[in-house]
Amino acid sequence: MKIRKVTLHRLESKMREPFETSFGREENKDVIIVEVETEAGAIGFAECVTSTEPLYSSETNETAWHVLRDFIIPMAKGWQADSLQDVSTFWRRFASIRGHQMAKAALEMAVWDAWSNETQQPLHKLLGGVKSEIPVGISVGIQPDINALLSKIDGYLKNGFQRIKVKIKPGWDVDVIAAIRDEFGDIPLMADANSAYTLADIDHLKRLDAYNLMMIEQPLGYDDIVDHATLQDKLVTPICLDESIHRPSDARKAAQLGACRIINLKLGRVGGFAQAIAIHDICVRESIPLWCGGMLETGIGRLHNIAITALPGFTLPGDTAPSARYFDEDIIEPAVTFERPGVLAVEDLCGVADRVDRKRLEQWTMTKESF
Ligand code: OSB
Ligand code: MG
Repeated sequence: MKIRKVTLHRLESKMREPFETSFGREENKDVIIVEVETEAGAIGFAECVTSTEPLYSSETNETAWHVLRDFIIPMAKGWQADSLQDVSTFWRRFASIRGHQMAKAALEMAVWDAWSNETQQPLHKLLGGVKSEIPVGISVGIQPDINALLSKIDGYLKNGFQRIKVKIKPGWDVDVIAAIRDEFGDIPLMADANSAYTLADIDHLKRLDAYNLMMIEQPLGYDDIVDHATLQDKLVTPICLDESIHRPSDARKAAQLGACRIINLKLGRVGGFAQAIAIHDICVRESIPLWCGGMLETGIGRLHNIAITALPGFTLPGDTAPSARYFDEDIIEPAVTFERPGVLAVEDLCGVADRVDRKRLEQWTMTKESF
């Protein structure tokens, strides 16, 4: 397989409701979609999970576009794949670039997707997937008040979601969790702090131990591993790392220090499929359960999240909700929907290109550049 053309599409996809975390609020989806066309005419797509502001990560849509256009895409020129092994080592081509995992992931995943399309082998099988269906949880943003949150959770439980994750921050934490337990009893529940606390909050965070949470996600610094180990030692609740894990060595170090007992894997945050598989293998070896996180993806990113979740180490429900979680109209057609409540099918898709709605892609595109 040889790459003939790479196109960057920047589009706006309307979200049905804003999403609020401890670090900010997302109103609409301003997103870069990478498209790879091969010499044989196969097409690969992937979604870049950067946002407009450097709040979850230091990358933004602008930095990703710049680094893809000026560095990553030029470095991919002349590359060719004769086997899956070549595809799984494609990332090495731009390994000399420090950071910019989300930009790297976007091209890397589009190349896997194109290989799947060109060789007509289902992507999840190429990745090492073994499952035909996956359990699904949901991430619930910070709400104007507790009643609004409880009524959202009630709706999600009725829809069948198998795990509820709520965003917390100082002033919206212990009382919120207590109210949820009061209302819904012992449902599978977890909290995500997006780095809103420090070690000075240990005593406060220990109060969460009373609520039998499945885990608390990323309570401390976004790039920290050491302090999380100190905290994990003092907490009964398992810590799950999200922001801190950018590469396989981060997972190894977190395991070594006991900084977490669970990892949330996001394809973009770790630089794509090959690194995700490497992290998966470390976690299986270290007995660290994995789940696939979300970045409010359109259907393109969503289908890739589902594909990676088919690997055996993903043993917990992920944030891989159906398209309707955020979009009335998705960029893919048909949209991702439950096979049955709380369960998604891992479809035998040979890349996502056949699912992309070309008309919507054109209509929603604000800028586009081909290389
Ligand atoms: O921390 O997991 C997170 C969304 C944007 C940025 C970071 C996070 C999230 C979510 C939502 O929790 C996951 C989703 O529904 O896609
Ligand atoms: Mg998180």
